Amino acid sequence: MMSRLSDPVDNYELTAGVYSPDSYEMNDDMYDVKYFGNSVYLGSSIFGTIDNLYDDDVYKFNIYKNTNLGVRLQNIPVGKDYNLCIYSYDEITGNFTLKNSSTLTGNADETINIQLPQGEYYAKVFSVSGYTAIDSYKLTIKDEDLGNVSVNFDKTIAAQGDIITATVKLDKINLLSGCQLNLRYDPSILKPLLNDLSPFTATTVPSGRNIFLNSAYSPFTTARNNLEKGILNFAMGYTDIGAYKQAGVAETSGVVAVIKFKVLKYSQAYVFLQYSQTMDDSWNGVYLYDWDGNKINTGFEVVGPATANVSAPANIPPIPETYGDSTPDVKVLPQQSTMLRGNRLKKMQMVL
Ligand SMILES: [Ca+2]
Ligand SMILES: [Ca+2]
Repeated sequence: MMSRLSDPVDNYELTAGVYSPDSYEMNDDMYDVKYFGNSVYLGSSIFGTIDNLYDDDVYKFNIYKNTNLGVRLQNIPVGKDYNLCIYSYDEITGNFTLKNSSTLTGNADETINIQLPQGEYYAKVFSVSGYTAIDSYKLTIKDEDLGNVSVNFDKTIAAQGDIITATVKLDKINLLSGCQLNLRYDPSILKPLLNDLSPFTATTVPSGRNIFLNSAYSPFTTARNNLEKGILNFAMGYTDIGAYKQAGVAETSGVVAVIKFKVLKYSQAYVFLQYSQTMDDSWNGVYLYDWDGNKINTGFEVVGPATANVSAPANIPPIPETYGDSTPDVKVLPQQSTMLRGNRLKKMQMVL
């Protein structure tokens, strides 16, 4: 029997406009976060709020080798002044040690770049002036030297009927020859459109790429979308990887898709790369291939989600729980490395 308080629909109606604390709370105390908190991942973008005078937000993260770490605090609300610190923990003394801080005045972005050895670290966001439970800050923690696959929007606020443009980029991927990406969105909130504003079909390949265009190596594109579920799954790259490799100049960075999304209703809006069952050994729904046709399993991270209208009511769920949860030590299934050599559409049949 359902109690009065456990009706999820009622609770959602009730809280949607009330702006409760961010989903990472309670995270005020560094020792609590150390012993009881979840870790965030390198490559994560975190959207949190400083929602009261005493709110500190502490995030624990691990780095596994000597890393050129970049931590950025952006979207600090107008009229507020938030700062950023990085700490390590000393097992011998039992104390946290300040490694670096960024303390610009006002709502200027705070940035920390620091070379750090393997270990467990803590990023702390706190306010020196003002707070708001309505407007979120964005905290990004990443390895500056790592290649990445990212999706970003051209704006952070969009009304119903507006167009938000999402750009999907590959950056610093060694010996790249192709990719397959599984892009997710909520189809009740966003609708993908081509440049001429015509709708996507199940086989529409996003336009706008500026790599994999050299006709000497027989570029291919293919897509298998599920518009009812909010999935754009597409692949592109070179078919003649032998000639591409022989020429000896790999493309390593570039835009692979520019997608216009019509905002169907004013709500939190996300577009992100995510695991799919047909890409079950992928790193967050990303396959990258090198010029030998082998899957690239290390040396890159998946950055996202692209986010707009963070102050608007959330649809349920705002971000799937699995985002960023997969393991980077993925297993290579031999049959999938043949994707670039032919029969691609069969490999891309999605199990939904
Ligand atoms: Ca908070
Ligand atoms: Ca907090």
